[in-house]
Amino acid sequence: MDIVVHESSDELAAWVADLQAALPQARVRAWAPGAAAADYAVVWAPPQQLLDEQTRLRAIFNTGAGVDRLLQRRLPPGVPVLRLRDAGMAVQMAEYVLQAVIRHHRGLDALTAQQAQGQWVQPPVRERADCVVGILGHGVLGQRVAQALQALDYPVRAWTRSPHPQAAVPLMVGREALGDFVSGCAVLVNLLPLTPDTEGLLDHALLSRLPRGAMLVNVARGAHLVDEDLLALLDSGHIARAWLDVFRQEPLPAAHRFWRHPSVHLTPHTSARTLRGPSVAQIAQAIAAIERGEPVPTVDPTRGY
Ligand code: NDP
Ligand code: OXD
Repeated sequence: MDIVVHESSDELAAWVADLQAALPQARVRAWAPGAAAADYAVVWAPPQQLLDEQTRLRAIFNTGAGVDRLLQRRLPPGVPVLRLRDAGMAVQMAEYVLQAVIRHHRGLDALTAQQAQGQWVQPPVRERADCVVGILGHGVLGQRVAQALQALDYPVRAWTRSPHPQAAVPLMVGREALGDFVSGCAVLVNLLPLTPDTEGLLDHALLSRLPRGAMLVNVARGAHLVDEDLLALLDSGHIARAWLDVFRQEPLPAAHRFWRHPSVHLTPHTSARTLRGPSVAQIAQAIAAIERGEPVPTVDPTRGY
């Protein structure tokens, strides 16, 4: 069995070595233009040439949770795409969102500013019941984030495309419910995949439905957000704070207003990193399952996730 790998250059050799160790019966190599036809491709944001040249693939593995960049390419017809499902990312995402929610609810940024002024002022107690956290998406990551918030008694609700009768949080489903969903949230967390249906969803019309003083946490994709619309709502104070981990252009250009906005916390696409160890283990297990003829969870290209 042959496997080609396309990863960022600083990690490529390690991916090849780790996949080879996990699949000793396979021949694993870094992809280069003109590479011989392989059975599996393990890729992040691959060049179109790889997908055009690899005509014998049995599956394509995306080394991230979001497949938006891969699905922008022309894919070989009929070849299943698999993505990372958790693989160590969910707990990182829960950690990131939880710290943002705690800081917001407890007013920790204001207290830090007070210390700098040498002020001793106890803020009024805020009711936890008022800090409703709405999560857009209740998939692999959204569910883990919801669980972490619920463990600290934050009221949580989620929004999805389809009903989930067994969900452990109240759900609202579909575009017609979205305005009402958002209007009840003190914190809005975006954990949607980027698809034609979700691109630009976080615009002025939607974000202005948040109650005054709300916080936005965007940890999904930059293209979900209309940057100027968020900036206008931050400038007016309607939205009190935003945690932004993803951007339309990454790295975020130096001149972008997000860098210096006093109400923005900005991180460099780091809320949930791909961990090579658990990712390689997940890919190796899926390849073994495919080789045995067993079903594996695949991306639905028509849905876009
Ligand atoms: P999943 O596919 O498991 O979950 C996606 C969720 O979004 C599902 O609940 C789905 O609804 C919902 N959804 C999709 N489309 C719509 C729609 N049109 N309307 C309403 N709900 C919709 O994805 P993951 O949880 O694994 O990952 C989510 C995203 O997080 C990734 O796509 C990626 O963009 C981002 N990410 C960011 C990282 C970072 O470091 N910043 C790291 C990893 C991921 P339903 O349940 O009904 O299908
Ligand atoms: C991912 C990401 O989708 O890192 O995995 O954003």
